Amino acid sequence: MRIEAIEIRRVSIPFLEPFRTSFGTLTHKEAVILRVVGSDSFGWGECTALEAPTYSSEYVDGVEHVLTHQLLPRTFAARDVTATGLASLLADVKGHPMAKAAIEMAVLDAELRAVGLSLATYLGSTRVAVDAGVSVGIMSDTAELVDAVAAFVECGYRRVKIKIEPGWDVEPVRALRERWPDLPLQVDANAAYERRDARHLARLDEFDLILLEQPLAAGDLLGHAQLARMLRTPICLDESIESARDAADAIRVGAAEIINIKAGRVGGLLEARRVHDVCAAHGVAVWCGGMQETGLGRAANVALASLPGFTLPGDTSASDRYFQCDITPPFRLLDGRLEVPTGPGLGIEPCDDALGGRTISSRVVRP
Ligand code: OSB
Ligand code: MG
Repeated sequence: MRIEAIEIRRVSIPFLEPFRTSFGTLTHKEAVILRVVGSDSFGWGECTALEAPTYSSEYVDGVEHVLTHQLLPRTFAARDVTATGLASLLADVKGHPMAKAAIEMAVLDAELRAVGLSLATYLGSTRVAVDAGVSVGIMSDTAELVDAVAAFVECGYRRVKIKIEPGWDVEPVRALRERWPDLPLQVDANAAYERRDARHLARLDEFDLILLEQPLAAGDLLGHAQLARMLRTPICLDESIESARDAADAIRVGAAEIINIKAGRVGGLLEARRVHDVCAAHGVAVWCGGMQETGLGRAANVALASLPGFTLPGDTSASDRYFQCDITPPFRLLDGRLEVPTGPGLGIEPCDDALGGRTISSRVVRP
């Protein structure tokens, strides 16, 4: 596909509730949205980078800069751009997986729209709906947490994940277990612990958690492998896994018993599928992570989560878990699941009014 123009748009959508994590409190979704216009098609991409470089090194201002000055010029310079060719086209730019993933998503959406194929079908989907989990932030006390979780259980979410950090781990988990002995429950630390906390983290073993996500620093594969040997609770990696090779290595050294897949974190949907394939080949369960995406990123996540290796519910919650009003028609929870879009490409598009109302800035870049 020859690319004629790319629109870079910055959107901001307030969250219904602030979301507290070990790396800060998020009050709104700030996203870079791309619209690629090709010779005979167009496509949408969403970048999953947060406003600040607190989850990973990327952040929206940096993403806009690297897109404008590095990635888009290289994309325009190519005569024929394909989603499968993008990674090598952009390989001279080190890092910036989320920025690259946003371009890939938009190009892939455009390619699939042009041929009338849904993203899910293209990726190898085996399901028409995916089990939805919900990720719950850190609260000021356990009573508040139990109330928040009760509301999500009531909605029908099929599993609950809570964010943990030192000082907010065993007690909140105990409170949830006392109230819901059989609730599928997992915890996410976003790298807030140190190796010396291993004994303390082992106290989570009594609660039959599905997994403990990313307790240690992203680069600490050895620490995770040691922890995995000390804990009964399976260790799941999020931040540590930036490629299919990372996944293979983590599995090989015993650092990951389960893997959270986020397309943005690994540089795109195509690498995400390779992570899925590596894990499937090793019998390692995967689930689809989330970055509180708008409906565009959510559509891509839900398509990815419909691949056969995604055997655990994802952080693929309904739109109303995040926003009063999304920029696309909302994803709704139906019996604890989200339906996989079936239309061409992402199968969803922004609503003009909602998108316009949430836009902070937009500009069109041409070759
Ligand atoms: O670690 O999974 C994470 C949100 C922002 C950054 C990192 C993470 C999260 C979540 C929310 O846990 C997942 C979601 O509901 O999209
Ligand atoms: Mg995580």
